[in-house]
Amino acid sequence: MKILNYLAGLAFIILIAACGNKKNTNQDSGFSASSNRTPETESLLSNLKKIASKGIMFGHQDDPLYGVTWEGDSDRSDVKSVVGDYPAVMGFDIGRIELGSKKSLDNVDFNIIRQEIINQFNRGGIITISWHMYNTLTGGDSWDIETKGVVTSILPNGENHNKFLTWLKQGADFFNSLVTEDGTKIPVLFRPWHEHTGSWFWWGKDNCTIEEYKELWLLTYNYFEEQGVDNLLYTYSPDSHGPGEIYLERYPGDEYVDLLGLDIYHRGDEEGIEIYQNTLDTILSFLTEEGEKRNKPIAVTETGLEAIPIANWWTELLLPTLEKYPVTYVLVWRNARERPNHYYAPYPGQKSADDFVKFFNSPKTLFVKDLPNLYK
Ligand code: BMA
Repeated sequence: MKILNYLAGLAFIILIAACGNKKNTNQDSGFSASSNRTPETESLLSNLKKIASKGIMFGHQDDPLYGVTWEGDSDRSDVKSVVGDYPAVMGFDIGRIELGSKKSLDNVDFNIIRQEIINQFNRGGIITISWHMYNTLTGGDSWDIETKGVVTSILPNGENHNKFLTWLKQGADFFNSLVTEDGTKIPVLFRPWHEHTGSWFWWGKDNCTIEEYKELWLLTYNYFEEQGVDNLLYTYSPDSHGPGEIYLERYPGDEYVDLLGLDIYHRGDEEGIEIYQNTLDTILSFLTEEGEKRNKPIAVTETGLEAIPIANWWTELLLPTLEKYPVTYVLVWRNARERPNHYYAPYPGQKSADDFVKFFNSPKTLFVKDLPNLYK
């Protein structure tokens, strides 16, 4: 009897321990990159899985920070100046935070970025963040790829591992500091180590092995978890190097990814139309299938045609391709105030502005006022 009681007790303890360890995964998905995320973050993920049936959310990088010929004007946004509403999604970049710098790589104070993130959350919008992190080995920027072995040097056992952790810590502290006045932590779609299917960043394809890339992703994920960062949805954002094997070659695994993204640009305006549309079409068709299989929302995490010289680009080129697929959001890159012609959203009077109004009026697109509550 005693031994039976002992065994029953042991079984009970094991059962309790197993329940305690259970990952707080979403009920509706087999796999989800989650552990102890905030309720708002979990709600955002489940709402993102449904939003494509209502429309495609429009996003713009650095939208409220600056635009063509202006910077830091209160409540201003080039998108809002054209259509009267803010983008549903706003993208920001935290490059240079790792250096303890007060300003980002695009020269914006991190306190201003934080405030605009809070403002966007308060309007019910979505925030996504990329990180053009500097090169730990050389001290150069993300594009400094001359010296090989950067990733090797920052992984465990690498000579710069500890230094790299102090850099990651700066990012973790920033994510943990995204809190509203009433203490709610703001969910973010985080896009670490993006466009890695190309080789222009030190974490890119020719600059580290497949295994090293995956290790880098996991290291980031686990380290952030240790630091109590519980407000991120991890977004995988390869560049448009092709569907299938290339897209998935360095995929860290369903447990570490929440959204399947794609960065793809329309280059060379008229001549580039066909390549852009065909590639977008092919990869979105692939992502639709993968997204369904893995129960993950899909998104065009960066796109655009620099200086938008094609007047009907929005409704005749972009939208007809996107609307064939369950795309959650499409984000166009920044409207730089310091680089002439480096802009991807229209401003009043810009050649494609009227067409952008049509794009805005389409029942298929969503701007911030069109959004249901995504955080409940
Ligand atoms: C690039 C350009 C750069 C910028 C970087 C990070 O695509 O816009 O000017 O510094 O993104 O935002």
